[in-house]
Parts: sequence; C-alpha cells; structure tokens
Amino acid sequence: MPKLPVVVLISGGGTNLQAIIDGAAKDLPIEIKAVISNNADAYGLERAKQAKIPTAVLDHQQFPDRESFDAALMKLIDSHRPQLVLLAGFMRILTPEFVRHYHGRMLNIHPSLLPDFQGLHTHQRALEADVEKHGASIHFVTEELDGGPIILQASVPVLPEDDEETLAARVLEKEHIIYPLAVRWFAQGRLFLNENDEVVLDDKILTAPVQLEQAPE
Ligand code: NHR
Ligand code: GAR
Repeated sequence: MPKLPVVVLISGGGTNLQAIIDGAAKDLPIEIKAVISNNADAYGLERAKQAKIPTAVLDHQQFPDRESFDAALMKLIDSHRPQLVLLAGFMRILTPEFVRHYHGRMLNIHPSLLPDFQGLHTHQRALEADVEKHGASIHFVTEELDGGPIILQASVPVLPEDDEETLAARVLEKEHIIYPLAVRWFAQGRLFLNENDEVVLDDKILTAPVQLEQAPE
C-alpha cells in the first residue's frame, strides 16, 4: 500500500501523536511528513525528533490575529503536501477559511462523546454533569467547533471515585486506539466525506458514529 502523506498538529504532550508514530512504525500506511506545534514547549516535539520526523513551531503569539496565524500555518502545512492533516491535542480554534481549505482531509480527536461536551475542560464537565459514560470521538473538522461529522467513538465508565486526572487517563487509553484506527481507514481509502458531508466507511453512509466495540478492522 502506498503511504499517505500526513501532517500532525499538536500543542502539548503528544501521546496521541506517539500512538500514530508507533502505528506508522508497524503497519499503518502513512508517512508523517511533519509535526507542527503552536507551542515551543510541547513535549510532542521531542517525540517527533526521537522518531526522526521534521518539526516546526509556529507561535500564535507572534501573529496579530487568527487570520494571519492560520495563513502562515496553511502555507507551512501545504509545503509538505499532505493528503491528511491530524489535530492531535491542538488547542487553537481554526478560522473558517483554514478549515474549508482542508475540507474532508482534516481529522480531530476530541475527549468526549460528541455532541456532548464540545469545547474545553470536557472531563471536568462530564464529572460535574454526573454522567455514567464518557469517552472520545474522532471527527472530520468543519467550521463548527467540535461539530463536524463524527466517525468513531470509544466509551469508558465514569467511576464514583474519579477525579479529572483518573478519568482523563482512562479516556486517553481509548484515544490511543481509536485515532490510529480511523487514520488507517482513511489511508486505506475506506473512509471519506461525501458531497453531502456525510461520513462514508466501507461504502456505507454512517447514520451514527461507529463505536469501537463494533468497529471493523
Ligand atoms: N477549529 C475548527 N474550526 N473546528 C474544529 O472542530 C476545531 C478547530 C480547532 C481545534 C480541537 C478542539 C477540541 O477537540 C479543534 C477543533 C481548542 C479550543 C479552544 O477553545 C476548543 C476546541 C478545540 C481546540 N481554544 C482556545 C482558542 O482561543 C485556546 C485555548 C488554550 O490555548 O488553552 O483558540 O477540543
Ligand atoms: C487529548 O485528550 C485530546 O483528546 C485533547 O487533548 C489531549 C491531548 O493529549 N484534545 C483537546 O482537548 C483539543 N482541544 P496528547 O497531547 O497527549 O495527545
């Protein structure tokens, strides 16, 4: 299988990046062309360097507004000619123009069972809402923040003794399974967004997100 060129955007620790790097070192048919961070201190940059992947830092604080940051980011990404862009713990909201440019070829992993808990601090909010189930979602990125078509989800129980940290760790473990899986489907040409912005997987339009327990290989 020819390897799909991918660029990964991060802001932090990069454990999801690591899961994708590890997948690519095995049989995930992608080549990570670059890892780009808006934050120079992101530990994920070290992970990329360890794996001999080119890195770049584009500090949003050096730009006067979101439009100019996004324009520079787009130029940098496109210099690597990726067919897929992955947001992996990327913490900057992206402008409509940027998102439209990567329509159908940009994925995000979000730490909740979307459409619940869009935005930030999802674990804390799940605990406050006293939900029984929490989890993570992979979706195509659209202009609507955390509102794009959902592909794949994994659930975890919320336990009575949980705090933000224990719950986040349980969710993160699932994230490391579902992100490489969705990337695999995309790289294999089995996953795409159709002209009506519906998710197609294995020639079927999804009417609901795939749940990890029922997911095809
Ligand atoms: N951009 C668009 N247009 N659409 C989406 O679905 C996006 C996006 C950019 C990032 C990831 C998202 C998440 O999974 C994501 C999805 C950052 C914020 C945020 O409020 C919200 C959601 C997400 C990422 N960021 C603040 C901002 O002003 C900064 C917060 C910080 O630096 O800590 O950009 O959760
Ligand atoms: C992950 O839980 C990811 O879902 C979340 O941040 C964490 C990043 O961890 N993403 C967001 O909150 C996006 N706003 P990582 O850097 O170890 O992959």
